[in-house]
Amino acid sequence: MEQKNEQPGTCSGLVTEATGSTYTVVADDDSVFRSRTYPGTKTENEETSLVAVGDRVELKVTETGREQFEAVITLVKQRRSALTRKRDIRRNRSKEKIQVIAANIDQLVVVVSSFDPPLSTRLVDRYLAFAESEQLDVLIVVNKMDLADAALIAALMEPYHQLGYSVFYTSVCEQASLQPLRQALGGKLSAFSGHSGVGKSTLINLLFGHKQLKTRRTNLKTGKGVHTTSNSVMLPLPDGGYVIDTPGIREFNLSDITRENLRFYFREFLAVMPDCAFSSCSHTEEPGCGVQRAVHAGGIDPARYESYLAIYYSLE
Ligand SMILES: Nc1nc2c(ncn2[C@@H]2O[C@H](COP(=O)(O)OP(=O)(O)OP(=O)(O)O)[C@@H](O)[C@H]2O)c(=O)[nH]1
Ligand SMILES: [Mg+2]
Ligand SMILES: [Zn+2]
Repeated sequence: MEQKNEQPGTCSGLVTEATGSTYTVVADDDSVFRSRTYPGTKTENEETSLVAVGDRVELKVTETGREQFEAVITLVKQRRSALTRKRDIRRNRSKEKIQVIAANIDQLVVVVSSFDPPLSTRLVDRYLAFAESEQLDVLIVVNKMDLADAALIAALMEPYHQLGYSVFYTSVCEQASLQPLRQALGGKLSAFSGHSGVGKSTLINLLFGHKQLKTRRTNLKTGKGVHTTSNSVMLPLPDGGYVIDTPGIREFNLSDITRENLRFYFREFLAVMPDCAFSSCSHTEEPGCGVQRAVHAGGIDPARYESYLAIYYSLE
């Protein structure tokens, strides 16, 4: 189906994979183009990555034949949201320190594992603060439930249920555990993110394996040294929507969060903040702090408050 209002040889589409400087773009009529940027590529974004998986772009289709590329990207449209990471300077010669790993997502899927690597609620709290700041829907997935004591994990995750976050408990050894997550992904553009080795790629393969056209095969044998994801890849879901598999991160980059605005992204703080003696209270050391009082009275989970402090002091 040709779009009528476009120039001949031009079309718009979605970037589904970025490998080096080659981008796979799925056009609105479902045709797939191997694309590249050129010095005239324009962008409506300020972030450093010119093109990222999830971007909407305009293409100029080049002559088919012996060309290595089938299209050039003429315009990168404004992003609704961006998941970023700090580049590993030692491994990457690029001058860009911040890289966009997924653009335009509706939903962030935070994946942790119950064991190997151990469950980090501190990391979960960083992701949640980010999701609140960007007003993204967020799902928390605790994977590898076959390796841990379910009661211990449930106790650790109880505060998140109390706060109204959606928590999913999965094991790739038990197909039935995947169904609620599969349902929550339908029709949306979701990005899976988390530490390396928690099972993001394995989960995505199993969730939608039968319909997946392009993905990195993940080694299903347990143990170290398995193939890990190095580039984000977007996959269409059978009944609409997409998932983006992203590379494992060391520490999640909080982009626009500052010491001043962090307090608004811990949702349990909002109800008690009016009790603080100072309206600009940072909830760290001030006397008469409503948040600290709530922590002592048991109304706010102490581990969440500790995460708040750790994140607060990690910011500039
Ligand atoms: N026991 C158990 N092992 C799992 C489960 N899910 C994944 N694994 C194993 O964990 C290892 C890492 O899985 P991956 O899917 O590669 O992890 P990843 O999160 O994609 O890692 P990166 O691509 O490095 O970010 C693999 O050996 C998987 O087989 C699970 O539910 N239970
Ligand atoms: Mg992976
Ligand atoms: Zn306070």
